[in-house]
Amino acid sequence: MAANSTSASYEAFHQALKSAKHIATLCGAGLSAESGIPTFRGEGGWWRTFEATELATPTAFKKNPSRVWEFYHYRRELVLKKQPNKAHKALVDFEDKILSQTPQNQTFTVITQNVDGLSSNLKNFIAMHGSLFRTRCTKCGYIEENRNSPICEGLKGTENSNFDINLPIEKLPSCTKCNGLIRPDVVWFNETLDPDILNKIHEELNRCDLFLIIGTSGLVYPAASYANYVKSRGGKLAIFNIEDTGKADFKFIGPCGETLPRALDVCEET
Ligand code: BV8
Ligand code: ZN
Repeated sequence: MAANSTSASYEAFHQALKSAKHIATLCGAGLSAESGIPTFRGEGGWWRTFEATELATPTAFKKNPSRVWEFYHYRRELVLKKQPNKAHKALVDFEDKILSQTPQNQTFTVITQNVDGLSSNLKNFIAMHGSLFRTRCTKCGYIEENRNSPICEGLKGTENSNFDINLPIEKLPSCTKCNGLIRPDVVWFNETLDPDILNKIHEELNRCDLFLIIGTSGLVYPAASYANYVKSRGGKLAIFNIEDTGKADFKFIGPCGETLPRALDVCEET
């Protein structure tokens, strides 16, 4: 029977947290919502007249690379103005707590679907869908970090426009090595994930005994299959969401910027 977010359930969760050996999380767009970054399926999931899922595909990029780059430029510029919120900080503080244990008898791994980089100050995290601030050359494959604002002159100021600017390829972001067209180094729909990342994730899921599902609608695969997998191996599930997204041993319904610090017992001294 899942507890709801009463103080008893926080107490029960604290016990489960103490006795767990391998704690892992799956984070989604809801983790960054309180930083002011729209989620995919909330009202923010639209950009101009398109759904995010229509633009995050190789077909969309092939058909209209300018529109897809305008979409990612818009998201880069938005995220560059945002800060991690209390939920991001709770994950970092909890990781510090685990890493300072002597002897270290627990592990903590953050698996995130988010590409906003707001969890990058964690020491042990897996960004399974890539990063808005990494690019990959479509010609030579060269990958590099890129937080330039704007990423290229042609896209400057388009983040405020409601209409396509149809930049020609030569005005789109280009490779510093071969001048070829570069793309965001993210996993688009219908693209396979990096096998090394998938292996790392499966190693964690195979030993995880407490799985925190934070701010995700659980609709995108393969991430959507992880909670059931952990449960099938006898692991416990805890959901942190503003809506009830499924079965779990613990449910903390509310903004994760409030529920997570309390559940991980890393509340800021007020
Ligand atoms: C693949 C990067 C092999 C790009 C993203 C099996 C069945 C059906 C379909 C498939 C399947 N296997 C594969 C597929 C196809 C597809 C898929 O899953 N489609 C879905 C839509 C049905 N998957 C793939 O293509 C994957 N590749 O499996 O390769 C393959 C290939 C072809 C065919 C078969 C197999 C690759 C998927 C990766 C896509 N890339 N991101 C970019 O970001 O631009 S996914 C993207 O959407 C995000 O990264 C994120 O993962 C996802 C959004 O999900 P959420 O994070 O959950 O966000 P959402 O808005 O939905 O929910 C937010 C939640 O937060 C809500 O629940 C809300 O209530 C909550 N919330 C809001 N505020 C708060 C809050 N919670 C707490 N506090 C708050 N304050
Ligand atoms: Zn190149």
